[in-house]
Amino acid sequence: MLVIKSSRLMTTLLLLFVSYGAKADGFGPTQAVNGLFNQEQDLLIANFDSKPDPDDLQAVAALGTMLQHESLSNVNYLAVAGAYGVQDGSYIPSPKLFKLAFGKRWVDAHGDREAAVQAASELAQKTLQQGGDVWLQEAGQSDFSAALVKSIRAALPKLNSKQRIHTVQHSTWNENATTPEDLLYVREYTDYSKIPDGNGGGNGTPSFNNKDGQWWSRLAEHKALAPLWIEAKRLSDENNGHAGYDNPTIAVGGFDFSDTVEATWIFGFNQLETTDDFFKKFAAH
Ligand SMILES: [Ca+2]
Ligand SMILES: [Ca+2]
Repeated sequence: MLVIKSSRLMTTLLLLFVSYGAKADGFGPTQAVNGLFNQEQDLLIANFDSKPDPDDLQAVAALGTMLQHESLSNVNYLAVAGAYGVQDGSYIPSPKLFKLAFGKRWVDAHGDREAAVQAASELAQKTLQQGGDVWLQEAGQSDFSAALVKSIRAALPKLNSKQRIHTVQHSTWNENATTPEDLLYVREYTDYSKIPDGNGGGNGTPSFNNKDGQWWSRLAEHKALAPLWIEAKRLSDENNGHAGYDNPTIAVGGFDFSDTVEATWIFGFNQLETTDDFFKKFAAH
């Protein structure tokens, strides 16, 4: 028994040594990987509901800010506006904000959901056929994702979607405002991760909900990011309460981009704890 145990130990040690040596020498697939995302082949699809909570307007700006960072410069992505479920209240359109955050890399599921599903599906199929994985950031509900995954599976019937398509959700409220069969569908046919809620801290994801608004003045003077955050503030202030939800953090001039914890989780930045940490990391340059 002892012999077997020590030979197992030796094998383990050897494997550890080999993998450590490979990393130290810069070999292996880790170079392009940020967190869980491989920038050489994966695709991010970021779904925003913007209904009725105006915090998504700040989450759009926050993801746009992350994607401008040098460490994420090769991320292949598509943002989706109007990816809401069955909640009450009004949708808040923000085409100028999406353009500032994502250029032309976004689609409008409020204006034409079928066309948006089609465009996202084609992009996702290309990624999957080339060996990459697809990451769905659910800044809102999963109705759009369900339609998207159905379209992908119809086009690629041999695909193991549960292995290759990853859904990330942080909010029970978002889940409850999803059409129940759509939520069941994404849980069944994608690799579904429910991560801790970004509206609170100390739970394993950052707290991106903070009543302290000190960073607004610095963002308004930022060389590259000012237009994006000025538009996010204008829209979130203007719509708060009027769309059907009065966000208490936005009401007092704070920051709420809670849905961005899914992006920090996917890209490996969950060591950040607060909005202040976020801006120091992504907006200090
Ligand atoms: Ca949202
Ligand atoms: Ca929030």
